[in-house]
Amino acid sequence: MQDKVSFVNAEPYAFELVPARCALVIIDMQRDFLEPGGFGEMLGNDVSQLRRTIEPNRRLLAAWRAAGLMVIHTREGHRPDLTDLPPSKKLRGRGETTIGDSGPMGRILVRGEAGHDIIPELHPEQGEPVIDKPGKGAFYATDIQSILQNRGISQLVVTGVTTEVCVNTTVREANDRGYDCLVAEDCVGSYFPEFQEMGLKMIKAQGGIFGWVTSSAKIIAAIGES
Ligand code: C5J
Repeated sequence: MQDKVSFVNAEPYAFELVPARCALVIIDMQRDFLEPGGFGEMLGNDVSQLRRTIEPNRRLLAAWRAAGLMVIHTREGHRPDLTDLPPSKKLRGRGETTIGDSGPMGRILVRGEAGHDIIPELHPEQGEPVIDKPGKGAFYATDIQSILQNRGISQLVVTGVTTEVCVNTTVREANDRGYDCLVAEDCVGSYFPEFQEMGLKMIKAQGGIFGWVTSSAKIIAAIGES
């Protein structure tokens, strides 16, 4: 029997969503990036720019789970001994407090620390893979590709933070590996409004050079139909 297809109104043109072949990938919705008092805010960023994505992500995740579709969560972070932290990443920005140092919610971007965890609103459920990634993209030095292949996934709905960094890097990595990526614009966020706008434009430009962009409401409507 053929898998069902739902057409999602998207830019630059309709996305042919095949729910049985599509995973929802939620990028780095971690406490240190999103919560007041976390590392992101400590660096002077306006976390409200990211927090506006929580509710749309919560609704999309609930619909995705209710439809019994595959969900994958990612977290950016490093081993406690920092052996997987490139010296260049440690030094970049010349900050006083950098990755691995003590921050407001434990050691910054270190696995197992409170700030590294996913926010409670979007916490993974039993059976949902969590990809711990040392880089910006979800495919670098992780097993996400085997997980997707083993489940017959060929499309990704991508959400999370930040739009121009880990979301864009993951979409580009996935695109090069042959995945069709649909980004939910209200479910991705940047600390910088201009990067939010350009980060989305770059994905859908030139006929969808990296993928498609739509809203979470349209994705929810499409999975409801199928
Ligand atoms: C992510 C970052 N998740 N901005 N990380 O985008 O450093």
